[in-house]
Amino acid sequence: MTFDIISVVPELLDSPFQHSILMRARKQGLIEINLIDLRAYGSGPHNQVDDYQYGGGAGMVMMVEPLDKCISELKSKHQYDQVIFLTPDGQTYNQQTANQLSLGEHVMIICGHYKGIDQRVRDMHITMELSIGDYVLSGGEIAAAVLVDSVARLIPGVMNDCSSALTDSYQDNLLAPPVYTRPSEYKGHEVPPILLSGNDRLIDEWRLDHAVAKTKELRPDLLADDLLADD
Ligand code: 6GU
Repeated sequence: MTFDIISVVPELLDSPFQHSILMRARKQGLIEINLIDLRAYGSGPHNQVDDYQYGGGAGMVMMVEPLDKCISELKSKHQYDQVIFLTPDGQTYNQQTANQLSLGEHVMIICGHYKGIDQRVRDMHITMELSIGDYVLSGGEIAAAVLVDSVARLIPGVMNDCSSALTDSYQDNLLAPPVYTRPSEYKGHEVPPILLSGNDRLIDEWRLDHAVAKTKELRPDLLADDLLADD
């Protein structure tokens, strides 16, 4: 799967994709990440990409022309499953959207900056607008790293243990249960004996019970009505 990321500060994304699982996935050719510097499409001697907003008000707006040129050039070369704009006023990103995106071949990601982008870019090119949560970041780059990481790890072969991604928090609308590794006792804190019992059925039951209890406590909004009904 290929991710083409348009940014005015592509340097911000150098490091997140150069380590660990994502780096290995790139080396193995399972994912490709291309960073595109929007400034190369800017106008005038200073490669301008932002300007004051019509109607007045604080904050600069990313101009329509550099973005349209850049996006159009990419679209003329490739077929995109989605052209995604990362913005705090987008739909809230979640695991379901990550799952959906992971089935695609090629996505374009546009990182917002300043006060946002000229609405005409959204009208002409954007197929999906996503926010990673109800808070404001100074730019979309960190959100792009979140998006790429969460999608890439769902692609077959990217994770060592392919069953692992399916047992993550959110995959079944439940938070993950507690996990432990050696030693079995530390400073008087013991690992729950069931996990040491070797009884897979009891272990699965224990994990489900704890996942449900944790979700009820921290994220009751995630729980399906039928689970709440047996309170
Ligand atoms: Cl995608 N961009 C920015 N700038 N802020 C955000 C966001 C995105 N998601 C949450 N806050």
